[in-house]
Amino acid sequence: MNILKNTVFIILLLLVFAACNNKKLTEVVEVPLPKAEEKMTIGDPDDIHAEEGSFELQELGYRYDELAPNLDAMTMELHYAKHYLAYANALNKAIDSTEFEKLSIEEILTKLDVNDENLKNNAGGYYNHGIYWESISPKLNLFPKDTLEASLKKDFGSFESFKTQFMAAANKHFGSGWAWLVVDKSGKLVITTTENQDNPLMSNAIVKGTPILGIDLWEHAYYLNYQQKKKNYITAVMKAINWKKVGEKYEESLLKKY
Ligand code: MN3
Repeated sequence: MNILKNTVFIILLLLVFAACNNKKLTEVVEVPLPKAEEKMTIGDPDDIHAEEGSFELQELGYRYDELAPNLDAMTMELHYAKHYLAYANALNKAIDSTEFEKLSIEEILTKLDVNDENLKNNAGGYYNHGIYWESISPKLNLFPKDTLEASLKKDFGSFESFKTQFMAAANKHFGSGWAWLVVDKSGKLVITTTENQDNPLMSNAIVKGTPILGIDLWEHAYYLNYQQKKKNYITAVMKAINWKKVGEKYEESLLKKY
């Protein structure tokens, strides 16, 4: 048996040797392989557009790979180009030829019937992600300044104390949803979380107000990179908060009421 095995092995070796010396076969084998960077191509957020309707996608303002290592490129691309796009398209479809067609997204959210699950989920999904894209940034604006800094200190004791409380609320939230920093009717800053795609503008919100910071707690926001380690995602995303933008939204919120 061993002799037979060895003979088969030697014949195979000879065949391989012969094949390698055959020019034609060598040509077939030499198929140009894509370079590493071609295999890893990521898209351009500016190429993604909603189908015809009232709402276009909010511009991301940075590339998918710019938030790494806090948020990886593939997660960002899937999140913006698939999940967010789907909400925008479904919202446009849901309000087509209805009383909501000409309203702003904030007006839709405050006026909609929360029992209308399709409109609630898609209007919420569209608006919430818009807040999220603005809440994070590759530019490091690590600390709140001016009015927001003073108000965080007033309402939470300190910026560090706010962060601890915000992260605890986000970690504690069970299942899909959002963590928010909200300006309530009296101008006070409040931390809250909402289920699914609900938000603090909706009539069913326990804490009502204007969101100035929103963090996506759905698994699709972190699962590729962090798997079940939601706490690690929350810690990482807090390092990417665009406090300059949150500060601007705070000042705007003091001027307008939805
Ligand atoms: Mn999401």
